Amino acid sequence: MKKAAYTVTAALPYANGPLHLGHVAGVYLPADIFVRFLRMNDHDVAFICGSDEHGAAITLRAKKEGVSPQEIVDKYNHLIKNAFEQFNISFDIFHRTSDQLHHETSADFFKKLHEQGKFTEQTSDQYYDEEFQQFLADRYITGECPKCTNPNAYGDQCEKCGSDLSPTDLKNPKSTLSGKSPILKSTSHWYLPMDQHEAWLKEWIQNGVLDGVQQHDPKTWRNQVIGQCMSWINGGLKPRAMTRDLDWGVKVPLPDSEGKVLYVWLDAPIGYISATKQWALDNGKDWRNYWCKKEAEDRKLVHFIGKDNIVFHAIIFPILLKDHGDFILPDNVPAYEFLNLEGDKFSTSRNWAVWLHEYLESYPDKVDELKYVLTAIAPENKDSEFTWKEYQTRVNSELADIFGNFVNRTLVLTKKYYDGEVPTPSNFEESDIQVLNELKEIPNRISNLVYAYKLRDAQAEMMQIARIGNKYLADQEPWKLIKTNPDRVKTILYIALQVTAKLAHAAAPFLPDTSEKLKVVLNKNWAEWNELQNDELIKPGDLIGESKILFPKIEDSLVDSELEKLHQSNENKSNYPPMKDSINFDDFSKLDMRLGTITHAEKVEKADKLLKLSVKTGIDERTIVSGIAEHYKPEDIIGKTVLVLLNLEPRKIRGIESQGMILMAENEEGALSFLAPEKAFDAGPTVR
Ligand code: B3M
Ligand code: ZN
Repeated sequence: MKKAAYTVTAALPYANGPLHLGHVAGVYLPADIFVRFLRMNDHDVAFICGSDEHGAAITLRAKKEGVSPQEIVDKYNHLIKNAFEQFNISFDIFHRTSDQLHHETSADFFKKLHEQGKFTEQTSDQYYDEEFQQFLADRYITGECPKCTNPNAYGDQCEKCGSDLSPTDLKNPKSTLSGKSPILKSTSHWYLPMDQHEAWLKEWIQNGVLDGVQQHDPKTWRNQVIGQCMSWINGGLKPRAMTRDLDWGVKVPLPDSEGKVLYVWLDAPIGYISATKQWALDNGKDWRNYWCKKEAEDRKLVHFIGKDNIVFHAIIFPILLKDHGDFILPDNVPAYEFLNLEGDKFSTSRNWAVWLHEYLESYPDKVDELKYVLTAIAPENKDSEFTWKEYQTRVNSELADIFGNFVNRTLVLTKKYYDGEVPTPSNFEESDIQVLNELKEIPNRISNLVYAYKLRDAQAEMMQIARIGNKYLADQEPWKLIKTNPDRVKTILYIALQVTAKLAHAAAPFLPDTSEKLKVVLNKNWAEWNELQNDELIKPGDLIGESKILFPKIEDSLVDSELEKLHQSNENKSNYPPMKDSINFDDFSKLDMRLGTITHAEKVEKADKLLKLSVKTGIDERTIVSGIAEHYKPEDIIGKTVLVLLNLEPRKIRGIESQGMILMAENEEGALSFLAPEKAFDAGPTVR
């Protein structure tokens, strides 16, 4: 029978910052292990990822760094993609949701659902920031969580208690743009009536049954996933807006929807589909084979995600897929709990993190070491913790002392006694047979664990092969027997080489680089998992190469310096935005900056923030509209010398043409100050 085809997705990281080890341990690494294993087992697999480039996560980051959203997504898409490549995560494609194909795919998806009447259009009052003239959805608004009183809950979710919220649930709502209380203003949006989907969702999630057909085995779903979904559903699902008033995202593909884009959590999961399309185009495949229903073919969709994404992948996206009609629903949604770091939560704002790209920069040769440790501590069923001390201990006493030591001893002795030629064994003793029997069972145990998404235990079983080998050599002491019983030593090393071979092969999903290195030394290129059933993976007479140290010990100094770095960057953390990307001198010299003198100032009608200024520049006198009315009274600033950007394109503000910009310094609290010269200069001097 043809084996099931798998579409495996890993949550699309927001292109608004680098990845830290928490992301890696709880999504990308387990997904990669799973996929490598599937490929070795003859499944047709598409392993899909990409960056999530829409939504408030991006626009807010852009605002913070003082650059455009496009610059933000370009920068982080690149950084994240490179880090994945270096870390040897084997995506078939790493796509991006800003791609044209994605915009088309998600717009078509929306249109089809709209045509089939799957959305309801509703007009309602939503929070609006008057100063920024923008509706405030999702992360644009914060306030007190009605469930746990966390004062910093977002408009879509409370990160403390995990509740799903809408902006109007928040107490004391504040705009994250102006910091002020928003007003309510009417707007219309398309909603997904999730309340109408409760019945089938319950049946499908709890029992795996859809329209009377068994779709998946709910026993393979993690308890937390089923638990979270059921508590949501039992709490009553509410209609959820699928569009937003924003200028960044996939435009709503309907007439009269100017200024509206698709909700990021509608377009992002469709990103899995558009990425698959791109990959299929690039590789002469049919993307439908990985997404669409087909009789008599076993197709499985699996989403690896963090626990904060459960509702989107196990409830909302399945509703959309089912509503659309052509698609399969996920077979499993393995969600991970959170990884903590040195006794505290990972935190980007406090810079309490180990960034993947920084680790790779510092330790480019320790990829598998990190993979091993992160899988060993993966937060599969509950939150877990990364510490540098444990990293050192696991590398030194497990990878180096057991795996590395065993392999090295076996290869060195084979070289020394037999010039690298696998010896011919004689009679097996009880202890030999025991080792061979155990070796036979382990690959099946690993298989069962991987298919059950228990990758932590699966890796431990792989390590068990090394433990068995290490103990076997220590018990047999071939180095002592070589003088008295050279025949027995041949058998011992023959067995030890079989163990080494199985270890090298079985390590492939978990420690792919190490597995490759060992296969080169052993002169083999096993690719199929079922070859592990072979009792004699390596034969008498086969030649093996030179052994190298696989896992150098981690020194205390590494642990010390990493801890110091962590604490330091945490303390030095500034509230000011990070440096912008560098520019060249030509870019700089395009700015025409001069000193000016304010000759006149008045309030702009119906605009709390704006003053209309007349400014003498030495070559003319011009009008500039400036957002400083909350900081300066008009009468107090007449005669002040200020720094002016002269050649900023004129722009109409409240009907007044503003010809330039007054440059100001802004401190942490948002207070503003003019930039006055240190000498008594008047209007005119140029600035360079
Ligand atoms: N970017 C959220 C996150 O990184 C989001 C995942 C999208 S998966 C379709 O937590
Ligand atoms: Zn809460």
